[in-house]
Amino acid sequence: MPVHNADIAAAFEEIADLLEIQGASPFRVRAYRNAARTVGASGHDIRSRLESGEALPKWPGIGADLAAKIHEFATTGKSELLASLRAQLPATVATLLKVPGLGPKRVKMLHEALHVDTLGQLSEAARDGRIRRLPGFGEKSERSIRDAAETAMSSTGRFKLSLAAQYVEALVVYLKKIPGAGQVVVAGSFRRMRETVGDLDVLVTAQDAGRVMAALGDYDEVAAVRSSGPTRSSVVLRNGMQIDLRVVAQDSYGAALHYFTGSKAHNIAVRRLAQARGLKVNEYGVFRGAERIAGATEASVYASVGLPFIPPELREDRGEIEAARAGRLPHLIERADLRGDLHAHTVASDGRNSLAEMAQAAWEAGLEYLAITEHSRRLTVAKGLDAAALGAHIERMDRLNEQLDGLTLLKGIEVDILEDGSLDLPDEVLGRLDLVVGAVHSQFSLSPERQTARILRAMNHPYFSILAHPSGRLLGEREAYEVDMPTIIREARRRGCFLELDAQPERLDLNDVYCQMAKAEGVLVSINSDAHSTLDFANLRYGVGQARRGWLEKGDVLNTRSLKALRPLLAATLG
Ligand code: DGT
Ligand code: CA
Ligand code: CA
Repeated sequence: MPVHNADIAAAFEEIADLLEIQGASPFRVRAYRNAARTVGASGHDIRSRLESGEALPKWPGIGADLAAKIHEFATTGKSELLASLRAQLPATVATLLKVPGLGPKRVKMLHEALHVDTLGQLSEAARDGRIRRLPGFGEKSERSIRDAAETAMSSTGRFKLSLAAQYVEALVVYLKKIPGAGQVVVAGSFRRMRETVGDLDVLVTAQDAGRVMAALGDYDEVAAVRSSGPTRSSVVLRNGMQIDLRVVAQDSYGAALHYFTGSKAHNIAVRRLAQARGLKVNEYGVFRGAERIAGATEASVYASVGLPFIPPELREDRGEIEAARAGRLPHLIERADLRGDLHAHTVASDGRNSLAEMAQAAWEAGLEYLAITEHSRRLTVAKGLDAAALGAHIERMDRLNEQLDGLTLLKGIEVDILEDGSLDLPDEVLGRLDLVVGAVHSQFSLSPERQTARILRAMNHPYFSILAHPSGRLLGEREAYEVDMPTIIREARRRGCFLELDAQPERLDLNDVYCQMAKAEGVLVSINSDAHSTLDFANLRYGVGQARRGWLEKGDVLNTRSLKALRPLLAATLG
């Protein structure tokens, strides 16, 4: 049974989780997590590579033992280690680790003392007051565990866009090979680049719909067929993701693509325009009475209601129809507009690659400058730098810059914003940097007033340049901290600093709404990879997707500037 990179990554994540619950060495756990990330982010399809007789790529941190396990899983779809770990613990136990506040030790205790193996059992145990009686837990932690368990339960069922993308790639390749299949495109929220997707809406053009649907049923990832009609079917993949397939004739392609791209609210708004012109729009075309007047392309659908083409990322009925009518649609930013990246880590803190490797990878990603922003001392889990270590790092970067051609390293820091809003490193060393990126990494549960005051105080610091991942959320794991974002955006403008849109697929904050707000206030947004390895520059495309959903144009984004134009902008905040 063919195996995709995402399957290997998921298996290795599970191994790491189960090892962690069993109390295995942190090094061993980390090795499996790193392998999962590396495989998941790899551009090469490992199975087909091995099948064609090539060796695995040489990845940092993956030794012979891990490589053998990757090989085993890629070629057999199984892992002996995973099977034996699974036999020792219920599979759902691993999901408890995703609950904030629950580490492996606590999960083990909940499992053994209270027989809690699922999120549902966890929230029940908390509601019954059974958790507070365990050693090391109290009433307060019981309440926050209950909240977290319930948040986690309500967010399951949606998949991160980046995870969906891994499955989409393989599926599209498969469907395109079906004889008679023409266009194959994934519509729905996936095409609109929403940060999470509920299911995948796949559109295929073909004369023979039955053949396409039968082929989907035969796809090796499919676990079950939920429903099946003459031109549509619904299947569930082994990972739980649902695929809705529609097969349409070529001359309905544009109408179907428009319909299934949505959003529903956007479709309704377009249909209303059509009605006003005496037209009817559905997934087969645009009709005046019985006559079809448009529908082969999406552009023809829009033209029939007097609109220009509207990019999918804007189709949320949040003003795009009015803007299109007035000829004022934004010219959305594209990945190629990014000239630099202002947030990245190396092995000096918690990254996985050296300065030189990160510089090379950034250059290969088409960038002209890269800011290295390690963590600061407070964040000990991420090996944060103190003033002396940062000083040494600055010198290393100066030396490397002398040798680099085509890429400039900017010297920065991702400095912790402490609870009182002061910065975690002294001014002397901050003053030697090209930019200061500040972030909240602790005390997420301050009241909104105190959290906002804390951030505003940090932004007041004369060296402060960019507020990193301004909401602190981790999709499916941690809610945003409560903060008055409109005020922060307004004050950023006044203080001459910038807000980050963090392109990591589980962050992607600023979200689309706050991007629009930043744009309206005239605050430039920095789309940063927050890379912790050379592979992470690939995530920039998700940051750009979110920015497009937030209506951002090239001019609204800080790191579309040339280095020459950027320097005075950074200097202004330092002034
Ligand atoms: P998701 O899957 O929850 O992330 O979000 P979508 O937007 O992909 O929603 P989904 O999969 O339920 O439906 C795909 C598209 O099909 C949706 O964006 C618009 C269209 N659609 C679905 N149901 C309706 C409907 O009742 N009316 C109209 N006008 N369009 C619909
Ligand atoms: Ca969908
Ligand atoms: Ca759907």
